[in-house]
Amino acid sequence: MANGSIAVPAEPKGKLVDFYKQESKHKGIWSWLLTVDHKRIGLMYLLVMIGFFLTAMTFGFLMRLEMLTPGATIMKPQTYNTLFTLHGVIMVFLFIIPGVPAVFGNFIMPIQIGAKDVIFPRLNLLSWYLYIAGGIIALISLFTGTGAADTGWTFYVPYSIRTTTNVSLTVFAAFVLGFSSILTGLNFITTIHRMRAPGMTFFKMPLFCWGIYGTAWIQVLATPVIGITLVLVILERTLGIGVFDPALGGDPLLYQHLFWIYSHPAVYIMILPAMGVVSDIIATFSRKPIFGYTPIAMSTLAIALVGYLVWGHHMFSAGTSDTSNVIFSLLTFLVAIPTGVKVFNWVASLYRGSIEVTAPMLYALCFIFVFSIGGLTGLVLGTLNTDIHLTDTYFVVAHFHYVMFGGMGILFFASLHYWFPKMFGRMYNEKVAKLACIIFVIGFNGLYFPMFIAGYLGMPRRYYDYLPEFQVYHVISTVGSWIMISGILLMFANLLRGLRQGAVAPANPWDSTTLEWTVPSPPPMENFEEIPVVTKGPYDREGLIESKVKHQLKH
Ligand code: HEM
Ligand SMILES: [Cu+2]
Repeated sequence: MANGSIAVPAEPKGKLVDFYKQESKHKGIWSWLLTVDHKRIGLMYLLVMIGFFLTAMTFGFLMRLEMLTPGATIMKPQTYNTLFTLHGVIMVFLFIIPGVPAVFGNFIMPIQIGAKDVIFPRLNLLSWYLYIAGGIIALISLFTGTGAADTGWTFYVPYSIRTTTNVSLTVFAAFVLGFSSILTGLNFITTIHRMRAPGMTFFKMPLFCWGIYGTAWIQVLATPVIGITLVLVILERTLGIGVFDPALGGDPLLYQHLFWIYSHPAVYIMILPAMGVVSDIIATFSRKPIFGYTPIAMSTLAIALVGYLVWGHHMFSAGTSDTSNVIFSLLTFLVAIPTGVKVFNWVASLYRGSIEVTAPMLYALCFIFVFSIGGLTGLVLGTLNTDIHLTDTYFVVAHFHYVMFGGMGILFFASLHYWFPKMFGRMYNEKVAKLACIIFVIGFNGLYFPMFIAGYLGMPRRYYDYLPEFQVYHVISTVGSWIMISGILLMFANLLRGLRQGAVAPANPWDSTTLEWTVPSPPPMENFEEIPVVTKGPYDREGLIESKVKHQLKH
């Protein structure tokens, strides 16, 4: 860890009490459950989310065990179908989509723009409750009705209309979660527009805030579409309204259109804030301003925009017209441009920087490597003729794990390591953190890379059984899952240990330049003693926080 910081952290001045200790009207657990403080709400999301992640990880682990041998290994086919549905639903709707915005967007973003809180703190708490309600409804759906949903997380019709399993309740859970997402998006957009500190222009915002901003727009504009679609599935199941069911004159393709109009942009909900985190981490640990700040910020908006226009690439083999296929294929390639701009700028930022490979930096570097594999194989799938061969095979499973888990998942871990000192006021063991990262990445590639090959050779996805010729890939993959999960457990154990016994963290342990590092670790209630006046760019290292903490007479 570097010392001799250029930053001038505002030392706690006695009267500032950190937000953990701050007295409030409510005591004990109620001071959390009824809090409107953005930091506490962020931590409550974190706690619950880690629980969901570990649960879904266990389901993934069990699925991989089942795939160790052809035929039955440890479970029945119906159990497998339920497991991959739950695994997908939890990972997508409860972890990957809300992950970075709900936890780090909440905790960090307001401090980064020099605000005391988000603009609608109560709405923020309501979003948390909706998230919990959605999670609980999903859990109830497991134990009620005629068995847990077995449709896969995509709930494709007509199967989702015909199956007798508890689809309606699971779908309703996703509907409630959607509201949480919309309200959070609304809150963040308004906060970024209205709450920035004096001098904090849009182009002085850290790139993490740009990521949150781009995502918030997608949350607000795209999520209602999936909300309505899911309600239609419920109505179709209960009243047989005949929107999707061909037997009643409905159109199953319409479902796929509506589903992917949301779910493709949702991929960018996941990745944009994560891409912002990488930018912040790279700027910090290369010790130089990020290369191409404006192009990175603009490419965020470009991705958010173009992301709306590519949903048809999920339907190349579903019977859409040739013209539409060609257009969607072409548009899909366009997304590669702003993404390439980002990767190029990150690499250029590293060039001739004085790079320090700390744990968060190691995670960020692994992200660039793994995410590039995910992104590039996406182009293979975006090409019409190769997609016809690869669609619905393990190649797709490999691709989306590389993008979602290798992209947003790894960056969730990176963020956790980067902001851990700020959030908890303690350090963790760096060496163990790096070791965990290395084990994780080795296991990750062991788990998912063979799936590219198996898929290419024709192994279909969502299958419980397979031909013996595929076994070798499944065995490597399952062993990979054991290695990867060991890495993850070591990582959490190390953080937990840091939480209990780690050294006390200074205000700015990494020599970072953004505003959250000017306040004590952990920050006080309302973050700043005085709202800062910002005069420098976010990654300006010279005379760093000359965005001096001046007193601002606002009224
Ligand atoms: C933690 C270890 C993980 C393991 C061992 C694992 C393993 C698996 C397996 C075996 C499948 C079933 C493949 C198939 O038959 O189609 C699957 C599906 C899936 N996984 Fe994971 N996975 C893990 C983490 C994740 C993460 C972090 C995410 C979210 C980013 C994720 C998202 C999904 C999705 C969306 C599906 C598709 C479910 C469906 O077909 O309905 N997984 N995973
Ligand atoms: Cu897509």
